[in-house]
Amino acid sequence: MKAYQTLAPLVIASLFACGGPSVPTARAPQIKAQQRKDGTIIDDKALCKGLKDKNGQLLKDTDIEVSETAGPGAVQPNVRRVFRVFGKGPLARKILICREVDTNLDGFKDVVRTYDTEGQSKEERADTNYDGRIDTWNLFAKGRLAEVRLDRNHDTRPDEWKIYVSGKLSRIKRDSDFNGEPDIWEMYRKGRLERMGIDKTADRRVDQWLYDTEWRRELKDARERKLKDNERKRKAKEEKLRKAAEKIAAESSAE
Ligand SMILES: [Ca+2]
Ligand SMILES: [Ca+2]
Ligand SMILES: [Ca+2]
Repeated sequence: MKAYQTLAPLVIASLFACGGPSVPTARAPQIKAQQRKDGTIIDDKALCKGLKDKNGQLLKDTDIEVSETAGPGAVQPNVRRVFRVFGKGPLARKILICREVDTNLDGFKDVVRTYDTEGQSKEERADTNYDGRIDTWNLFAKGRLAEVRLDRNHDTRPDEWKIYVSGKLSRIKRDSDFNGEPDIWEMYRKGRLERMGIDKTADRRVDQWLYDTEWRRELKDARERKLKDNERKRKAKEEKLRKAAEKIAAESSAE
């Protein structure tokens, strides 16, 4: 492994030096983190830490196993997987509980996802502008996306909350002046903004509701069409049953 780590930068350098077309898969390392002499990173700002079991107890080093791999374009390992180990010896079972990635290859981890013992996603956190601070939180319920929290002004506090119901966007709360309190509420139906409430006086109460009247009319029309369609189907079914009954009556009187 060490030979590969020392050779890889040379290989990449010579590929770029030959003057031919650039190789899209080989990205030059952009590592900003402090490295040891062998190229390994001293502190990669690990995010898979403080992992707990379902009773909230911190997992010990002996409960877990760690694997480090290098993704496409990475010279140093940039993907870390942490497995929970159940049992011992040949009967031991490993389950992925945390995975973290350095996506921009600067040597610092910037996305982390945790999993429950069923293998379902629990939470994902990301530093999307690579300033070393988490700004995106994706929360899952039974493996499905339930809430997204965003820190738009990068002050470490969320200021936009997106709520999902059955995997679909249901509403958004926004703190538009970044004072820590939401002041805009958006309600969605079928993925489309239906109405928006605005708090203009900072008392956490809506002062004005804005409606998408066209969308409401479309929904109303669609509802009415569906009701009419159901009624038509019901009548057709009744007619069919009535005819069948008539046929049976005619046949029995003929016998
Ligand atoms: Ca990074
Ligand atoms: Ca950030
Ligand atoms: Ca914020």
